[in-house]
Parts: sequence; C-alpha cells; structure tokens
Amino acid sequence: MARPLRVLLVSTPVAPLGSGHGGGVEQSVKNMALVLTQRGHRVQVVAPQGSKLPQCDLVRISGTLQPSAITATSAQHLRLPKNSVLENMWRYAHAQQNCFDVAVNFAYDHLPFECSLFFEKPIGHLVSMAAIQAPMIRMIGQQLKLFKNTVAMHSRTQALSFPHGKKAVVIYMGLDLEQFPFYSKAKPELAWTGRICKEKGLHYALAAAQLCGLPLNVMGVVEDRDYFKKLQARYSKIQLKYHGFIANTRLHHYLGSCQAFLFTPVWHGDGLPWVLAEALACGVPVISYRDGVQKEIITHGKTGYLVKRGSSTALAKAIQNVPRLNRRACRKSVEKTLSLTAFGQRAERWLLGLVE
Ligand code: HBI
Repeated sequence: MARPLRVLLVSTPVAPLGSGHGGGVEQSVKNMALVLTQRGHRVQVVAPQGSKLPQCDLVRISGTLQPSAITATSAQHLRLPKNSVLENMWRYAHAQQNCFDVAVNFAYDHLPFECSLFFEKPIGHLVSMAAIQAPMIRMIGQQLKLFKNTVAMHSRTQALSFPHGKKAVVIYMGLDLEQFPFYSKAKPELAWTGRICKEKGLHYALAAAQLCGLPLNVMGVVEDRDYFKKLQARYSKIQLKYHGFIANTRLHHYLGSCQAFLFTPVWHGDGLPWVLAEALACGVPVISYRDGVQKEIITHGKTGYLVKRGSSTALAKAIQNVPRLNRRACRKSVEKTLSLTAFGQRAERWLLGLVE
C-alpha cells in the first residue's frame, strides 16, 4: 500500500465540471479523483464556479472562463481575461501548498506550466489534447525535455505529436465499467457522440449512416450551432436522432444496443477520447479511421474497423461488415487495460514518482 497522498486536482478553465463543454477533461478529473480516493489518497478538486462533482471535496472558484485552445488564436489563448478563473484557481493552489503533497494540472494552458517553476510542491500536468497552439507545443516540449516525469498523456499517439513526446508518461484512461453494462444484442441503429462541431466530423458519420440506410443516434453538446443547423436541415429526424448532451453515466442507454459506434474526427487533437472505451465497454464495435489515437485501442477486424480517413463510403462498407464482429470481444478489450483499477495503478505510480 503506497503512502497516502494529499492531492489537489486543478481542472480546466474553459467550463464548469458537469457542463459537457469541458469535453473529455471533465471525465478525466472525475475518474482521477475516484481512483485516487479508492486507493486511500485524500483528494480536493478545484474547478470553475458552477461545477458539479458528487461525493467529492470540490472548491468552486469564480472568474472569467478561458477561451478554448481549439478555436482561439494564439494571442487569445495566451491572454488571461480580466478576473481570469485560471489565474484565480492557481492563486488558490499556491495559497494551499501546505495542504497538499502534489497538484495535478488538467488545463491545456500556459499559466500552470509557468507556475511549476514557483511552487514548492510538485505539479503533474495531465495533457488533454495533442499538439495544437504553437505556444503550448513549445511549453509542453520544454517541460518534457527538462522535467519529463511531470508530464502525463492519454495515449502514445498524442504524446508523439509533441517535441520530446517519447519522454511523456502515458497513463491512458480508466472507465468505471459498472457504469457501462454489456449489451449482447444490437438493434439496426448507429451511434455518435462528442462536442458537436466541425473538428469532430459528425457530417462524415451522417453521410455513412445514410449510405447504409441506418439511423444515427447523436449525443453531445452543440458547440457550433450553424454547423448543426445545416446538418439538421440536410438530414431527417429519422436519420439524425439527436438526444442532447447525455452524461457519461447515462450514455449506454443510447449507445449500448447500437450496431456500431462511429468515431469520425476531422482533426488530430484528441488525447484518447473516452467515448471509444465507453462504446467498447458496452460491446459496441467502433468504426473509425486507421490513423490517429483510435488505433491504440481498436483492433481492426476484431473490435471494429479502421478505414481510410474522410471516406464515407469506406465507413459505410465497414458498417455493413460489423455483424461479423464479436461484441463480447469488444467488452473484453477494455476490461484489462482501461478499467479503473488499471488506470488507478498507472495514475498513482505517476504521482508517487513526483513526490519521492
Ligand atoms: N482550451 N484554453 C483551453 N484550456 C483547456 O483546458 C481546454 C481547452 N479546450 C478544450 C479542452 N480543454 C477540453 O475540452 C479537452 O477535453 C479537449
């Protein structure tokens, strides 16, 4: 049993926890808090005003949310708005240094990396996205070069997108598998979930679903209203079945009995999307592209199909071959490496290495 640590988790400044606008980081913070508490550590979470995180010691910090690194220019990304929630969260962390042994930064922002230099206590950086925003690429590359053990990532592919990426600690992720029951039977429908915006590529999934004559169940927060309006105008309500933003714990009701899950990102910015593991956990094969992070957890021809990027016809052909796949094999493929226990071991080993 490792010695119990006092751990401060400092969340993303782009959105409150529980809103869905924080993307995968929301789940990362929640599961990191869960696994460390389960392993006997004391965890406090610091997050923007309005955050919700049941059964957690949560400190809500007021202030102006940070523009998203995905859509902001480099200047906007670096600039801290007046009464910045990012700055306020890290001022709180600095003041609390006598109350924790190690802090974990979940923000894809410059400030927390700069803080590392002025804190007496170690800060671990769990990087949520692959290399976007030049100043972040430089900063993360530098951190990897000088303090490599302080930088953790969700996949090898994500790590290698950065300079010195080989030095990153890859901790993947961990699913609370009880929240994702196994569905042995499939109905003739498809599923897609994620932030609804161009870079997530919903338009490719819809085109492929239409080619197969199968409805597509869509879940997620609408980030680009115009983009989504155009898709709703182009596809009927039968074809595009929109269910709104669904919390991870309820996702399986919409996803679990679908024939296949489509993962069709236009960009390479993902760390390791939760939805891939969540679909496999329910027994749902994943159809996606052969490049990108998904190749690290999808086995082509076994737990899904990986096809040529951006081709709806290739996606459609793969969907038609899905009945050949074994849904139980999809579930098994995540039970070992992506369970909460496995993630907890990797996360604890990383943090213990920072405090020794
Ligand atoms: N942008 N500035 C900034 N900081 C973040 O932490 C951040 C972001 N954009 C997206 C994001 N985090 C999360 O949605 C990740 O899960 C991708």
